[in-house]
Amino acid sequence: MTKLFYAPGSCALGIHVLLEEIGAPFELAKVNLAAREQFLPDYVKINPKSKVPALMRDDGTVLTEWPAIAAWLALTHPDKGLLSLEAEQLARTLESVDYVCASLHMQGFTRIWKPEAFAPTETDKAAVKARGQEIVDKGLVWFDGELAGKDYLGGATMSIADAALFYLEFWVAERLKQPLPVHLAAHYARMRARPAVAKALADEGLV
Ligand SMILES: N[C@@H](CCC(=O)N[C@@H](CS)C(=O)NCC(=O)O)C(=O)O
Repeated sequence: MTKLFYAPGSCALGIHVLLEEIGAPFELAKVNLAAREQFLPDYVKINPKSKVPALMRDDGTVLTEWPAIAAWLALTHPDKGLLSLEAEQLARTLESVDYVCASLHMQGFTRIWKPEAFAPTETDKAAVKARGQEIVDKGLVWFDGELAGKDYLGGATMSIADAALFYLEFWVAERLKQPLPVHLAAHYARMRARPAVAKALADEGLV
């Protein structure tokens, strides 16, 4: 059976949401990042990158990297409409996924949560964190504009881009305890109201 290696409230939450939306059977395997389980030999055998999410498929092969896992899930369940292959829609979806995963997560949140990874000395940490917050804030403004007048990033229906944006909104609202701009706040509430999202949050112990 498909198995998602995740840590509660991590970026893997977005993949968990997609699995719930798809509704096919899957198992959850928790990786305790605080206890550094991602570096234990048993997990390194599964994902040598020592990161979550990792998705073990039915044939035992493992897929890593949020955009790749999300695309594979969507494309193997085309009836769920989570990834349109129409050129403009596909390009816009990937534009949002990449901005969340590569820029706001990797460049923004990593600076906020792990400033030591970017700061040569202790005294640089505050400036690194501030730069991370700037990157996140700029992204939130962009996504807020994208969502004006729309329920989801692609329009009327949810795509993998909304699942990516959701984990980011979760971090801003629940981890940083910062207010979301108006359209993002509405999108976050709309996502949380989806049964699949509510189940993923509950199963990760986040409600
Ligand atoms: N590029 C990876 C990033 C995954 C990632 O950074 N995951 C974090 C959790 S949100 C993680 O596993 N951190 C553990 C660590 O860095 O030691 C992806 O897109 O899946």
